[in-house]
Amino acid sequence: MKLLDTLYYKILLIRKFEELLFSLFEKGKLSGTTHTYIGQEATGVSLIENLGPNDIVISNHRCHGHYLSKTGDVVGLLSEILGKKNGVCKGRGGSQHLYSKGFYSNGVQGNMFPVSAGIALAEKWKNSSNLTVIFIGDGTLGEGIIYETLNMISLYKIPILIVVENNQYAQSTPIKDNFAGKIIDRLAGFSIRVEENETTDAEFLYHRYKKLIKSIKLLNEPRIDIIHNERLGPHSKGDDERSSEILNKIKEKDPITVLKKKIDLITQEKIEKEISILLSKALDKVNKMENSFNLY
Ligand SMILES: Cc1ncc(C[n+]2csc(CCOP(=O)(O)OP(=O)(O)O)c2C)c(N)n1
Ligand SMILES: [Mg+2]
Repeated sequence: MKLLDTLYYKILLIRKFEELLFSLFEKGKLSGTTHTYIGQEATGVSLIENLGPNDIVISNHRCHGHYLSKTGDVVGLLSEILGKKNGVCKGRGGSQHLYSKGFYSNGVQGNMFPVSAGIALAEKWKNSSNLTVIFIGDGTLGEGIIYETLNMISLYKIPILIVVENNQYAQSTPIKDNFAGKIIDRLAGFSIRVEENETTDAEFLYHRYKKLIKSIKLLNEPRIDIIHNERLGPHSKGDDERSSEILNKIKEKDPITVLKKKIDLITQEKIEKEISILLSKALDKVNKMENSFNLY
């Protein structure tokens, strides 16, 4: 597949997967909660598309997009979220607590940050060329453990790529009400090279990450990358106080809209059909699986 087609396929797969989750909630077939990556998909997809199979991805509560980009494991994730015994974590991790080879996520904000530094340090001590990437949100910069860990990452020159996905909100609190100063200024205080971009253009991000990853692997040093974007969906399910005017503005930057302008219509339709078939087959398969817990 051509690069643009691959990026479109992967972004659309995440989007349709998460839209399916919302429809399952509406039908009462899914309980608990979920945090979708809707509107932010370009970052994870374009970065992870540059990684090798042994590179390590560490995520947070908003992890489905990162997981699908790393593993492509639709059935494993869907069955996990639906609490099935065949889920990637036997239906006990749910939407937020996932483990698969080279992938870790946890719903406790900031909790995986020191763990990721430890994982990256272990890779350094093993002289491996595997890169560790951690994704955190802007709101998580309110956790003190982030700064203790950044201090160690810098002092020990731990090769890790820290991606801060600033979607401008910590749950329902806008960044202007919870964050003093600028993210880049705060993070620059640790003598770790930091860059920032405001974009949802997966093609641009793909080429940027190619260079950045090459440079980290060559220099064996940490880097921080801040991506300013916005989520199109609610924080979890339905908890969105933003006006339709604001949401319409964000829709203009939807990574799918951005990519559609670069791909011919026939290819778009082919990919859309492929994904629709893949997801409906996955759901059929998962529906036949045994539940991990019998709650009722
Ligand atoms: C230690 C901890 N406190 C509170 C929560 C509840 N919580 C879940 S997500 C979230 C906001 C996270 O904001 P951010 O880091 O910006 O990530 P985003 O949800 O915007 O992707 C909060 C407060 C939590 N999961 N863990
Ligand atoms: Mg946020």
